[in-house]
Amino acid sequence: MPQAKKQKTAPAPVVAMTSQADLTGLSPAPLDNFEQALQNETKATEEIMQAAVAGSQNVFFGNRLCPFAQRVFWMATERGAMGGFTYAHVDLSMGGVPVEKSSGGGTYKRDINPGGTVPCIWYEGKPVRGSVTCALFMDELHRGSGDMPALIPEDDAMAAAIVRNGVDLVESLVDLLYGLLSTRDPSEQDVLKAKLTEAVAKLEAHYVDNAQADGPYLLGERISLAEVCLTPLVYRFAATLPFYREFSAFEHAPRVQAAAAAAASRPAFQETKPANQLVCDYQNDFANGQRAKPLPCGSVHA
Ligand SMILES: N[C@@H](CCC(=O)N[C@@H](CS)C(=O)NCC(=O)O)C(=O)O
Repeated sequence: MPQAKKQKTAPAPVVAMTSQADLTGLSPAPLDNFEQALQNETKATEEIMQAAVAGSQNVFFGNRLCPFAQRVFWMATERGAMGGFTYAHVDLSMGGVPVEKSSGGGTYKRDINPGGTVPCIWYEGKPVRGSVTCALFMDELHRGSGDMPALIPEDDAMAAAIVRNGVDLVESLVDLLYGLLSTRDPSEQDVLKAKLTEAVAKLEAHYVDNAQADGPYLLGERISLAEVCLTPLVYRFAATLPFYREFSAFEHAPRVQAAAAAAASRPAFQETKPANQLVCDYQNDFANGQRAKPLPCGSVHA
């Protein structure tokens, strides 16, 4: 029996954007600072990578700057699961994680994750890849620990479908958010702003269509995988797009904002988020640095 009680007429909450990094007063620091600030993290050394593959250590390969890695780090923290994992920080500076750049001779892409991306989990000598799969893995591995419900309801097929559709709508934002942040071509920016507005409106409509009076999430008071996927993105891009591209992607999406704000207030989200200055510096690499797209032909820049 579907759990979702439809209350389409419920008023949209007006929420402060407490789910976003606050870049007010910040200006980007030199571009290598964002990784330097993470120097104290345990690195993905050759030794740790070998232990992961051999199955002698369970390892979570992550990076605090990455919204996808935060999904998993956050979920593992909610479940109290990080105690069973070595946290291994993968350096994303200088354009990613090329083989030759990984610590200790470089096996991250070859042996750990051929895609070269974080997050990635190695558990009992086997890999789990992709942030959604990794978050669900942490959820399923330690189901019942912590006060977070199962990320996808197990006893209600319609509620589960609502969550999965929500996740798809969140994932449809990813390329647009990064595309807008990294393009310096004003006409491409305009196109991406229009596409983002449309994609965020579809997500907002999904929240409105399924709105329940008892809470801010897609499933009312029950947080789900949709918010675990959404919130690390809102936390970063709701702050950085106005800062770098004068565009507020979530401005007209009060229900999406409310869901992200509620999720971001959870202690485990707070514990796993990067500091505001790091968000500012890391995203500057996309907006103006090595990860930015080339300046358009004929543009004049100081
Ligand atoms: N679809 C992947 C995306 C992961 C991803 O793109 N991670 C970025 C960091 S935010 C990464 O590792 N990029 C590699 C690089 O910077 O070269 C997932 O959900 O896990």
